[in-house]
Amino acid sequence: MRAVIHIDMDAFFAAVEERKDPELEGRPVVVGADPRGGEGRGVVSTCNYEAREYGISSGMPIAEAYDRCPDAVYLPVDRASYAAVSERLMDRIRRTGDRFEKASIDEAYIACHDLDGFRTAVSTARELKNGIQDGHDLGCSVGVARNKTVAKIASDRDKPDGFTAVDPGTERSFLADMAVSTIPGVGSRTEERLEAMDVTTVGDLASCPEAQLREALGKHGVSIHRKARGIDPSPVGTRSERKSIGSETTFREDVEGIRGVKNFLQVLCNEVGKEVRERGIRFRTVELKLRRSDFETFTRQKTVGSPLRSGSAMYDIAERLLERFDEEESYRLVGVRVKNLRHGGLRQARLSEFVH
Ligand code: TTP
Ligand code: MG
Repeated sequence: MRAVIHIDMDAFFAAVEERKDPELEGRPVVVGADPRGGEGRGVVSTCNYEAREYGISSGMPIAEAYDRCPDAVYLPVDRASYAAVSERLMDRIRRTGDRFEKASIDEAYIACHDLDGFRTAVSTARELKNGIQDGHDLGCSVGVARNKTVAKIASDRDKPDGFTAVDPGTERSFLADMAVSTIPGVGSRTEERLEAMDVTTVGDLASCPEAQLREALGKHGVSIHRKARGIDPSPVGTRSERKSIGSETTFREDVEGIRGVKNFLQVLCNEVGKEVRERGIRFRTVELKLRRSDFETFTRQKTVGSPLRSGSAMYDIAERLLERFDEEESYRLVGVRVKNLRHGGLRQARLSEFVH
């Protein structure tokens, strides 16, 4: 069985601004367009919870926010700094689970196998939340459940600084009294159509016959019906990024001398190089492993200053490491592994990176 943890940062852009400038503490802070004394165009990106007391919210015209609270601190959007903070948070979150999915700049899912029971996942989630608070000085809200939909709804339940775990088997009762619009995928149009069918709560939706929903809303009706019953089999994104990639081989017969090992090493570097390329990864450390016939095993590694990406660069380093070993010995295994990885697969590569 798996457990899913959903993390959503509280008032994210505003929280990063507050962390930069402690003088903001306790004051309403609005991040967005310039209000220009009430004449500004554009909208509010977000605001802290103090500003929400005035009825200000994301997407509101900045002039309206100004009307509601001219004394708030108005700050422009500093997207680069939020993105940098987000990257560090995502690294932290990614390390906690078996699988990881970034859902937006301030929101992610992780899946944990809970072989030791759901409670283990709940304490993992609690530690993560505390770690983000203590280590990054930022608040977040966390939901833990059997699946993504319920975990997301749970994290939103008690914002800010919320922590909600939905025990397995209680999903339906947890959702029952909530408005149908709580279900991801139920927008205002669907909400209206459901209301016309007297379906206003998630509980109403869950007990509505599936055939009726299919007739009214097609496939979408079936999908939201399942979610309303606390069912969501969708997987959490990709596997957590790996710390190292490598391969090794035990020779069919022991190989005399390091010269004979080189051919095997070449093949391994090609193989690992291919995987590195396919994943868009770069590496700075190459580790060579050798096992002698008497089973004594050695590893040697070298770290270079700028990241590499090819199997041939890997081989060049590994070959030099190999030369530190005794030519007279016989060996039974060779392995190569790259570490200190940069996962830049989805990032736009700079032109200079293609030019060698
Ligand atoms: P959200 O997580 O929706 O909002 P939030 O983190 O500010 O507040 P909370 O989660 O506590 O309710 O969005 C994350 C960031 O995305 C938010 O800080 C600013 C940005 N954003 C916009 O720029 N425009 C928008 O309309 C929304 C909703 C968010
Ligand atoms: Mg948020």
